[in-house]
Amino acid sequence: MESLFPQFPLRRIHQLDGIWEFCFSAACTDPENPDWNALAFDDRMAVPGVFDTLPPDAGRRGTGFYRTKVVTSSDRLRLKLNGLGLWAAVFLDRKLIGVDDLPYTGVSFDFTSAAGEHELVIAVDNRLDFQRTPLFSQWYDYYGHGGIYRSVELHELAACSFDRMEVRTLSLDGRVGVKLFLSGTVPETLEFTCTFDNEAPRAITAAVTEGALEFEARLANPALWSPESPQLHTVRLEAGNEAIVERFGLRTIRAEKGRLLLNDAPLKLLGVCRHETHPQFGPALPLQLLREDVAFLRELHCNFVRGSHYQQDPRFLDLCDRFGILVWEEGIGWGDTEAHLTDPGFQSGQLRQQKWIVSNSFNHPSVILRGFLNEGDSESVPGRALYETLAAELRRLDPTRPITYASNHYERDINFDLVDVISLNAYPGWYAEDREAVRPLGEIAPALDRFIAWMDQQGFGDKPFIVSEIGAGGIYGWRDRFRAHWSEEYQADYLDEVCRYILSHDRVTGVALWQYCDGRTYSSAYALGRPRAFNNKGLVDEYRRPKLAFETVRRHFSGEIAQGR
Ligand code: ADA
Repeated sequence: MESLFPQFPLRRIHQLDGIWEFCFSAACTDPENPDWNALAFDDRMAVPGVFDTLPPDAGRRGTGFYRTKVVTSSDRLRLKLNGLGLWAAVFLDRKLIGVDDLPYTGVSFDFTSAAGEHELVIAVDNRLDFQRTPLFSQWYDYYGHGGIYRSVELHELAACSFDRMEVRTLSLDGRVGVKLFLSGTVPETLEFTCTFDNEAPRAITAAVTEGALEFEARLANPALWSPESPQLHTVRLEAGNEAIVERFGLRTIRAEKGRLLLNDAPLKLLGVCRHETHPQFGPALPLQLLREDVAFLRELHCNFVRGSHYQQDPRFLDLCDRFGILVWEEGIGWGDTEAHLTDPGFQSGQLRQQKWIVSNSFNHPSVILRGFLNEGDSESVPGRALYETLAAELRRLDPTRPITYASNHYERDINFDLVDVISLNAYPGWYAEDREAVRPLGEIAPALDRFIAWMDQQGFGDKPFIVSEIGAGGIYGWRDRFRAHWSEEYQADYLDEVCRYILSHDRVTGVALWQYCDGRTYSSAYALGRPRAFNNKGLVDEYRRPKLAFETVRRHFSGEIAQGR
């Protein structure tokens, strides 16, 4: 059976998904110190699930208190939250054990508590408060939902537990480097077995330094991972009553001479940006919908998806590994201003988030690029310090992948020197320069040409270039013989023009069209540029119903149009 990786086959794990007791409070001013007597818990809520898509709390902001019971048999515990929003305080037996201020990010909390029955409460707050949740602001162009977006697990830990592994491809002929991170009572040396795939276990003894051990090995039957042939390997480490199983792919990725090379061969990335969103589920997408999204990406002939603008569901990454879809993974950020970039709370949130993201996804072969700060103020001189710090930190945490960020600052951007891949979000012909032009599709090619010429003049010719967003709004079902803005026709014509450009220019390493599906956005006057209060640039609408543009893009990405079919 395939499920989330890593797995801990010998560990007692409480899967806490299901129906929890619930109560909502719009008035709670300090959710870290709730007035427990005022909480009735007479409602029920699904976990995972968000409270602000359901009547009667749809669209409301406040604190949702989720409560369940769990019976433990050991005292070293780890609570794994695979993603929630926007902010949460976690209580065991009414004692605060952790605060999660990193929306969408998988985090965990370690704590001790005597074996027995416990009350677990997660107080989730969805108010837009920069002090509490510096990583999500009112102006972000997607709805900040309140609730537990993804699975919750409680792990009972051994005295010395295997926490996670990093598996690196050292050579394409099957040599890998493995690093195991341990916690608890950690020995100086560890004897364990290591089993790759169905091979016989190998006995290994390794020294433990600063809570981790490392070794190298060669696979007996190496098979490369690629989008065309997404072959996966597993490795299992085991000692006494502890074991960890991780899945990985044998592949390399690097930026060189203006190209991205996967297993030494140049890539052309054809894909879309993807929000995890649905009108009924918000970001708490059921597995079937994740699978359906992958099915649509494959139907479109995408080999690439940009996980905009936060860490995607870990099960989605598992599916991308399995189906050979390359992923740009990025942390939360959206148009952050200089005031944010220089704010200590925002900076600390960004750094903490990066650490979790890298450790959660290190072994996914599908993840080939790491990004940060979508459309941050990359013209700001004081803001540059955070770009420097995040770039350096990403390289330190994960030297195996190229890094990038999506800029909308064109020739005014001052940070492109810091990254391996230059990425531009551009909407020529949509947010048009000439506001009087009727159907200004002619703006697309010159705008991209100008930027490419500038980039190469600046000496960035060796950096691959990705159009990380480009698109137009099309309202599902709105057909118009004028082929005007907001019609499905204009969107299809626009993306036809874009795809012709991307596919015929070698200097463009790839594209992530904006966007895969429509999604709910602002609940304020910001929505005046967003009919229905949705971002309508999806190739499918919010219920995944394909628009005209879907077929246009499918015909380009599949090569049908280039072959004259
Ligand atoms: C930006 C942003 C996207 C979306 C897009 C748009 O480029 O990164 O999240 O808001 O604009 O639709 O205008």
